[in-house]
Amino acid sequence: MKLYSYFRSSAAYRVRIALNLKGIEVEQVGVHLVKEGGRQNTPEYRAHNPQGLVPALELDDGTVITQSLAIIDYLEAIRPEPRLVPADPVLAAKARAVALTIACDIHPLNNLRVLNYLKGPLGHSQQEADEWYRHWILEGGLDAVEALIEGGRFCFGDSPSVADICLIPQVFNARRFKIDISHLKKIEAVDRHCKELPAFLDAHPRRQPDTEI
Ligand SMILES: N[C@@H](CCC(=O)N[C@@H](CS)C(=O)NCC(=O)O)C(=O)O
Repeated sequence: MKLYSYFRSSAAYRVRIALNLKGIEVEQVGVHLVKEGGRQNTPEYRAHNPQGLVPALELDDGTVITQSLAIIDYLEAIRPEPRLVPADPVLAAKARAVALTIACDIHPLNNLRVLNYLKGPLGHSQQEADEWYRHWILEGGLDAVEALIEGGRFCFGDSPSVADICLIPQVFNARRFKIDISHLKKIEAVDRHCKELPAFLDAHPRRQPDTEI
């Protein structure tokens, strides 16, 4: 299988963590999101993912699966252990709710193409775009996640779930944009614990073949 990825993409980072937790090896294909106007926008890449977004997972028969959470569902179906969604139905719903809060409500507002649109056609300054980013990452975003998670070693229970898989890359983004999250004590504790696990460490942007940091 091939994973179309970009070292800094937090959506691709989610899939890399899930692959590592499941012990599934893939070939990574770097799609540079900035060079030459963004290679995600080339016809060659859009033939794989018409949305022009990473990640995309190409199976050995050429089938392409887009959307990080759909890819993670697929991985869960083909390799059920270790579970990425808790067995308990309530915990499963809670873990999915946190994953969706991040993937559907925080991340899309702060995606590269949104920031480029704010700064380009809409004429906002870098400072205004930074304030937009900070606002949406915290307000109803990580502030809400802090209240939603149980906390402890992981978001829910004793093993990492899809909630942690979405949370850690979002924390990476927050720190990258120098957003103070020190008041989010449960999130900081989960982040520390996840960082003890090779599956999370090896998925970090710094450790990717196309890294620039
Ligand atoms: N909902 C999608 C989001 C994918 C996405 O937005 N990826 C970003 C990188 S994190 C991207 O490719 N951005 C390119 C752009 O904005 O032009 C998923 O979860 O896979």
